[in-house]
Amino acid sequence: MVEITIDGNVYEAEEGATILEVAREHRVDIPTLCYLREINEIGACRVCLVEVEGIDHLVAACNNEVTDGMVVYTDTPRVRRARVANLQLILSRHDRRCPTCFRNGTCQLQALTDRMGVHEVPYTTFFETKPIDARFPLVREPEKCVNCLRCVSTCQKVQALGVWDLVDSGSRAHVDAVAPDDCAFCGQCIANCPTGALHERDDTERVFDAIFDPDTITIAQVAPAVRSSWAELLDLGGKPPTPGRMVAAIRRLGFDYVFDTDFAADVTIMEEASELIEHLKEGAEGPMFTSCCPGWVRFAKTRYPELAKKLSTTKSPQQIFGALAKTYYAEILGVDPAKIFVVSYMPCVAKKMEAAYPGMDSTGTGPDVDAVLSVRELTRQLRQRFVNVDLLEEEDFDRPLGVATGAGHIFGVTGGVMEAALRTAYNFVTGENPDADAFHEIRSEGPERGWREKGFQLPDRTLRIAVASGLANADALCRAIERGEASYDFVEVMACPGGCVGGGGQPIIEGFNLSADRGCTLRIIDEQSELRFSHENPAVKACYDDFLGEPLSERAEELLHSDHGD
Ligand code: HC1
Ligand code: SF4
Repeated sequence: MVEITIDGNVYEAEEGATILEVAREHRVDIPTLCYLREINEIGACRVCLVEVEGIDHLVAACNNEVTDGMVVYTDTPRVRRARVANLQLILSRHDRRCPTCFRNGTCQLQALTDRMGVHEVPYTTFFETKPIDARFPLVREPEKCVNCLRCVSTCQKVQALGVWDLVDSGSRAHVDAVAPDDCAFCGQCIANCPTGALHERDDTERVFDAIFDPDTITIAQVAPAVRSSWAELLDLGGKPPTPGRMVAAIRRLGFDYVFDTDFAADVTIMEEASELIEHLKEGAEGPMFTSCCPGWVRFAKTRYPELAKKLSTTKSPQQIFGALAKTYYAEILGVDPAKIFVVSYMPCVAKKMEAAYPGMDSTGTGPDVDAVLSVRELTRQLRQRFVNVDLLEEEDFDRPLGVATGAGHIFGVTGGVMEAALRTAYNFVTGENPDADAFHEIRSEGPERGWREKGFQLPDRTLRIAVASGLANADALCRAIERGEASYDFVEVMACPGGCVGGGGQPIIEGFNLSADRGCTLRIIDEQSELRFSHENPAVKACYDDFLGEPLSERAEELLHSDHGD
């Protein structure tokens, strides 16, 4: 331990801690912009400058460690002048059209400018405006970039990708995509961008057009993780942000039907558990990998093409929902599928790419999923339509595609797909249900290798499973499998840290990582669910009885399986 004095107060601190960490621990606020704990501690923006006795120049608090006897001042006229000047320099190269920016209200640069009382920029303002290229799910507006390198570090360290880097030098230095083909579209760079320089393609208007078209039947599906985060940036006036209020809110947008992706997650489990049992029976070499995360699927295909051959062929719940909405449900309604417009609300950016995969058109009338909106886009839609969310009472999903089990709900949290699949696989093998929490050990941390691994006893064998989230962890896991250092029967990978609850399309609240809290919400919803096994979902059973036949039937293969975009 060392002793440090900050603004006249003496604190004990761990050796190796930074000035910023110690200050924040004791509620001494030091502003930051480029700082991302343990990911980007590079002192690039210079707004966290502090004065240290005995050192002539000001030092960045984020990447300077405390030493014994250090005396720090965080709020002197010199510190304030320097911070303001540095912020003004950043603003001079920034497109400051805040009112029309996607991050208006959640931008860290905007908040900091306000907080630091900066109302003018005395330097010559210079930025180049480029037209927005909206062909891709991920959009970059370079004139909003502040060269903080948070996207660069996140992409490299958390996702092991390296799509972004700093190019050119001196005053021309700027962030650019140096390996765009490697992009998994996970959106983690967006989630960690402090400004509007990175955002998802906005598809809200296209959805409103469909909603207001009297000849179009609009169907919303809502992903598991959305119910854990949908109201984070909304004021519900103290009411709990329950799934029921979420349904009511989405219904107010004007959809004809509000259904649940979790119904389709239960269908995914019927297929994937059956596939796993086949895989084990055949004694196939290597594990079967889950395939519901398009970020992971793209990563596997580009980085580990041999392992990608072992991806489950079961489509993701989003795509299964789309396929069933335009076939099974169109049949129930007795309408032409071309009249149906399916909108997904997802915590994800990569899902926009997945919906556009070739082959995701079960009826020949257009994509099974017509538009995919992030939780941020949902928030914007509710605001744009002036929905008074504080007045909403709870409402139920429509039926039958709104009936889901706890197993479907936990898809959104790391380990959830695995747990849901094992609950049903156990039943398919033994004819009996296990305790719904029999596989809870998947939730606990495993060996310090970046992924969790466990063995579960089935009647005739031990099933070796592994679970990873975050692509750097997935990368380590894949390398270990390829080198023969690890061996499993079934592996779940989600591209985003913590699973979809930490998805790149979730609300951005600077300084908070809410994925653990959101994960707990989904676990609680599962525990409180009447039904916790996908194979007991009455709506799923009816869908098989009336339409699909058995899992892996010819019709199921045709509608519910795919090579994921090849
Ligand atoms: Fe996900 Fe999935 S859990 S991939 O994270 O399998 O997006 O929430 O919808 O499709 O169900 C995302 C979440 C989501 C699919 C399901
Ligand atoms: Fe999308 Fe979920 Fe995969 Fe993240 S983990 S890329 S949110 S599907």
